Amino acid sequence: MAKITLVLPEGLHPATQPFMPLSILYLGSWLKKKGHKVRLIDSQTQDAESLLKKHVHSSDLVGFSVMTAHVPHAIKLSDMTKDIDSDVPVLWGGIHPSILPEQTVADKSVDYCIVGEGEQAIEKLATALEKGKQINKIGGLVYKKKGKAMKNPAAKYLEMDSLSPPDWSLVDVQKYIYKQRIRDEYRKTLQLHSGRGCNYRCAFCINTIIANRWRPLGAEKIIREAEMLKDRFGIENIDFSDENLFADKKRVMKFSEALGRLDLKWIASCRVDYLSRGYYLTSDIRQLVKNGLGIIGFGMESGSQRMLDLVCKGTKPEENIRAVEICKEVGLFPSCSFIIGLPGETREDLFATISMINKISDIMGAGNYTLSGPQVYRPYPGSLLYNKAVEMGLKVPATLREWTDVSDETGFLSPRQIPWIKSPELLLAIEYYSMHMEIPWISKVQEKLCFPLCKKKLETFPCIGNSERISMYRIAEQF
Ligand code: B12
Ligand code: SF4
Repeated sequence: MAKITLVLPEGLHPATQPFMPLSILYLGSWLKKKGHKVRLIDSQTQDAESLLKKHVHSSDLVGFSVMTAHVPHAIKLSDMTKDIDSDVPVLWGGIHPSILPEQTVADKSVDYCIVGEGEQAIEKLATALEKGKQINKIGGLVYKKKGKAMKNPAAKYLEMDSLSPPDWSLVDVQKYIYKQRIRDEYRKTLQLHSGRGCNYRCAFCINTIIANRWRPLGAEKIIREAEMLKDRFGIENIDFSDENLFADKKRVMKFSEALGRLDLKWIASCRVDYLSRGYYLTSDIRQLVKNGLGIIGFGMESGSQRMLDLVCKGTKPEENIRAVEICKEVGLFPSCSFIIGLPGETREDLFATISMINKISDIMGAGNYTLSGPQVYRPYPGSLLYNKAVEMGLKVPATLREWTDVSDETGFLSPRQIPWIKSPELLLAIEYYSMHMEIPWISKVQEKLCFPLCKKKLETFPCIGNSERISMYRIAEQF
């Protein structure tokens, strides 16, 4: 039995609402079930540095869960671990090391990293280290040998039904429950997964890079978990964080019926073409709304066909609009996300996105939809689009530590560092503004507080007016 400490570092901007640390929770639950002793440290809700200091000596392995936004803090915590006890192995997993495993493991404070799904690999590594066994057969493991990075072939992805449900005793669940507005009521909400991966292959997406195929959890297991969350923690709304929940209509219709019976609301993301091409009929969506679907997320990406083709989305701008019209018809609240600043994006493409947002606002009316983004495209190594970005002159960090130099106020790689972006200030203004629009209390006092702040920070601001539509026009008109 190994003693394993798993840490979620701080992101770039402190979360306004802590999110359930699903990565370390799922890993911890798997390890605990296999008989290991696990401690989770979440920087969103705990003082990670002092807790880590306290527990390094008693850990056989310290693992960090790292998105690119976490890299600066993850390096700080890894250095700290090594300073306290250089014999304690440091392991990185998550999106960033999965994209750049060799570069990550070349760092002095990282001994191992795991590419992709972590459950099987971390368990095998912990056992091998404890028993002094070989590690060269552990699928997805990257390690150092004589100063060189060695990469084992990837392991097979787990089928979801072989995964045990999260062990909620590993976290203080109350800290992660938040109130989500669904129409006129605020409901106690928690995040959960109904599956992993996605079979589409959009050119910017992490699922394409790591070939993360879609794997659903059976309807019965979802229902059982939802019921437990309601009974044990009083949860009234489930925020499904998976990326392709709607892929199998039969499964969705089945579990939603049970959620409806339990009076549970739920939120999930969907491809627009599932609605616009009639995989889900309007009557199906109406039924889902009746059975608790309160908010539907759409990765709309762009209002320009040229850009949708570039990212291999396989959809049309009019399908974005059709999906919103269906939402209007059935009384569903859409949350639409957009990417701007793609390689080769022209002013016309950008304005096509802005006018699409305006159209959505016209259809739904202020307060009946939200926007996620528009966010500026950040190229991740390994994707088709990344290769194009490098051809277009993108310079990316050559070492793990250099990633800490490419963070800015809205994420990593500022639009100012992206060579094809001709008006970085415009894109930053749009991104910065929409980021703050998402925070409910800020949107309430936007005219008093947010707009002057935007003005100070970016020397441009979406002045008067309290709907996104007017404000978007105003930002754009200034350039
Ligand atoms: C839900 C989600 C969020 C949620 C909540 C995240 C959470 N609960 O932790 C919220 C909304 C908060 C969020 C925020 C952001 N997100 Co986000 N998010 C996701 C999403 C859709 C699913 C993540 C998830 O919950 N997965 C389920 C768990 C079980 O899987 P996992 O995290 O991948 O973990 C597994 C493996 O990675 C591995 N693993 C993970 N950690 C570790 C650690 C060790 C030691 C080991 C061995 C293995 C291991 O094993 C795990 C279990 O198999 C992903 C897309 C995706 N496919 O990953 C994007 C994604 C991770 N997000 C992304 C981004 C960019 C962001 C933001 C920066 C967006 C922004 N501009 O604000 C912020 C950053 C937040 C911050 N802290 O700074 C990018 C990350 C790209 C990158 N290079 O880092 C992704 C990949 C989406 C994309 N663009 O393709 N996100
Ligand atoms: S549909 Fe969504 S999750 Fe699937 S590959 Fe495209 S962007 Fe990624």
